[in-house]
Amino acid sequence: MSNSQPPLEERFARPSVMGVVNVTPDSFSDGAVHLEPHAAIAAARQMIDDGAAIVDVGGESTRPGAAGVSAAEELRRVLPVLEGLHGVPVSIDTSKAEVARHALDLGAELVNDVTALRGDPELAGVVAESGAYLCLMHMQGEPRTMQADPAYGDVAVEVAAFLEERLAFAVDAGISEHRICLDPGIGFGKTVAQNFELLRRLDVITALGRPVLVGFSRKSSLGRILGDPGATTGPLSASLAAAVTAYERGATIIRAHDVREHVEALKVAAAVVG
Ligand code: HH2
Repeated sequence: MSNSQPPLEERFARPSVMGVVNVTPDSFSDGAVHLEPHAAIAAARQMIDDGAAIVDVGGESTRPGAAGVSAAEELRRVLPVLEGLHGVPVSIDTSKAEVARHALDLGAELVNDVTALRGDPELAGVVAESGAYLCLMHMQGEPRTMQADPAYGDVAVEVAAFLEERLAFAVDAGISEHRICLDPGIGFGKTVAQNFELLRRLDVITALGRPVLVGFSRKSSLGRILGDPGATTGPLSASLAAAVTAYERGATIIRAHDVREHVEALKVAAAVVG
């Protein structure tokens, strides 16, 4: 990765779709589906054929209640997939410097860190040195406990303040602001109402001046708003509605499992929004 890469907003035109490839046994909606490297590689290539701008490869589930995995285990899961995706636009979904370093060496162009550089003190340096793009996501608490009792005064204002602080931290660490996007972290320490309020008030996040990534795909809040209080996931129809609404309210990148459907829905929305 070189420093002549274009700013993130040029590399990812609005709307862009980030396809999700979880190489995990326990992700909340596609756990074990892509655990076998060949299956993950084929799924990722199909996502690019279907119009994804990039595929997000992750070896650690962050679903509510998930326990962490070691860097060695994360690498064991993702390395064969990254090797098989040579030449494909890849994002690495990790909080660990060691995992990011290997992924960047294998050509990954974006580091997607759900801890916003709070998880591993070495990750900021790895990103700065590589010149990779970076996604900083908001999370209250940690995956094991984050849904226990999420509490905010004003959720949009607090999430924006957090992202502003993490953006400043990243820039201080030598990462160019033009390489960074921000993510409100749908489902990460938020109630159903708070997740929907964050979408409704996405302008508070876009006002920070950086492109915004939103990942609402299949999340349990969608199933819950449809009437199932015990839902752990949400249907495609609801994911598409959330994606289109997020885009209409200013999101640049939509992180989604069902790429073809999201690309189609967002094409129609873009024709309307202009
Ligand atoms: N959501 C998940 C994982 N990574 N990264 C960003 N930037 N934004 C998100 O909303 C986001 C994310 C959780 O979804 P998924 O990858 O499908 O599940 P799991 O964490 O269980 O693997």
